Amino acid sequence: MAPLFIQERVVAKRALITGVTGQDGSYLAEFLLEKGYEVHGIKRRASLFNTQRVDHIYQDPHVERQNFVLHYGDMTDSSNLTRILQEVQPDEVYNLAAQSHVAVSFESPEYTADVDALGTLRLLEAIRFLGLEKKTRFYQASTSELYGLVQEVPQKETTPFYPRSPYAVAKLYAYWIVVNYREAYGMYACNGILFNHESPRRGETFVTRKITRGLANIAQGLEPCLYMGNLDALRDWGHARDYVRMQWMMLQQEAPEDFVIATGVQYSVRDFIRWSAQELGIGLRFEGRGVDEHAVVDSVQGEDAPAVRVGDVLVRVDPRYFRPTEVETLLGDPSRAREKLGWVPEITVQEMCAEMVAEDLKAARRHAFLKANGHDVPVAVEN
Ligand code: NDP
Ligand code: GDR
Repeated sequence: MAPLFIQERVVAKRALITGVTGQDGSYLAEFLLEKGYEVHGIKRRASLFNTQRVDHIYQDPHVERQNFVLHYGDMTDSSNLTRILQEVQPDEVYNLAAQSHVAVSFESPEYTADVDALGTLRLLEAIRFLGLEKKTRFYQASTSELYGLVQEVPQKETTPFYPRSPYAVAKLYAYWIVVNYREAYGMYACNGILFNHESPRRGETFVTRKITRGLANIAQGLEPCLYMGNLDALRDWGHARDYVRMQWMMLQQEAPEDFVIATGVQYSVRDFIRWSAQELGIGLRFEGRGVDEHAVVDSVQGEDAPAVRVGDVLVRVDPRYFRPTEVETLLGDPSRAREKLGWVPEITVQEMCAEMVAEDLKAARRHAFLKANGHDVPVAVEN
């Protein structure tokens, strides 16, 4: 696709992404820019820089014909959202902003509801208030967490919901308000019911990234042990890059429709730990049961784990990471997306795991090098 500056401005579609600084927001912004879109994103004010995931596509606001523009904003602030929508007049809105951590939603349930449930309503209302409901297409980041205590295996678009956390309950409201605005006002608004998707840009406290980062740090002698919650949890994991492509595809249909996005394959947290260790040349065996379960090093091969010895305990269970109500198992059926949109995921979970370990190992090596040379930069381990 030709870059924007050699196209007529009128042909470029304009997208607004909430949550542009997050994992999905950053991949989606890249994807849309490549398609020739003018991309606007909402970022939160923070006391430190929080744009690391989009710094590589940042454009100086002083240059002409900027096609990636960041606006300060917050999902809790209606007037701010309305003003940004009025300014941008987007053809497509991707509502990705959320307090997205399930465990944290038990700590901050009211804030989670405000951002994830009412935030969605605020955006939809702003679109309506500005008379954009016939122009602006709306994508809502819905979630497999809606299925919670699963009622059917695998889960598809018609499977009943049973949310199991304040996060999931807030997302349930968002799901239905999107359906309601579609039916009540004829808006092009749809839900992507996405199963877990990960990448090297995944937040450090989600389970896959916690594992790849933690084991890479241990391999380089930066951390002694990784403390985990429920190792039996089963998830259907895909790659964020595949999933943002689908978010865009959903808004290109003639009529709005909700889709499940998943791989159709399920693995345990324990599997993900084992693969990550293997990528580092570490063989692990799991011993004990329940809160006593731990992973012991069986073998070490290659150069990637200089700080690890046979017999070391690398992973222990810590009940502090158990959730008051857990979602034990999720497995999606992406048939509708495949049949109607031709979408199939291109990256396997094992390939994704290898990519994540490789990136985290690079960072851990840099850190270890600095440490070995007297620059002892602390490694953040709170999770
Ligand atoms: P992240 O947690 O990586 O990103 C969330 C984004 O929302 C960040 O940009 C964050 O800003 C922003 N945000 C949080 N609170 C506010 C607020 N009050 N106002 C404005 N922005 C805010 O999530 P992902 O990229 O992984 O997920 C994107 C969306 O998809 C989320 O809605 C998530 O709930 C949903 N989802 C994710 C799945 C997954 O497996 N990744 C699966 C199914 C659904 P900041 O960077 O400043 O924190
Ligand atoms: P999830 O993702 O809750 O599915 O929500 P997360 O990676 O946090 O947990 C997946 C499963 O792993 C278990 N687990 C642990 N989880 C974390 N975070 N830390 C641990 O130490 C740990 N040990 C075991 C969890 O209990 C859980 O069963 C993600 C988010 O991106 C949501 O925003 C999104 O909607 C859903 O995926 C689909």
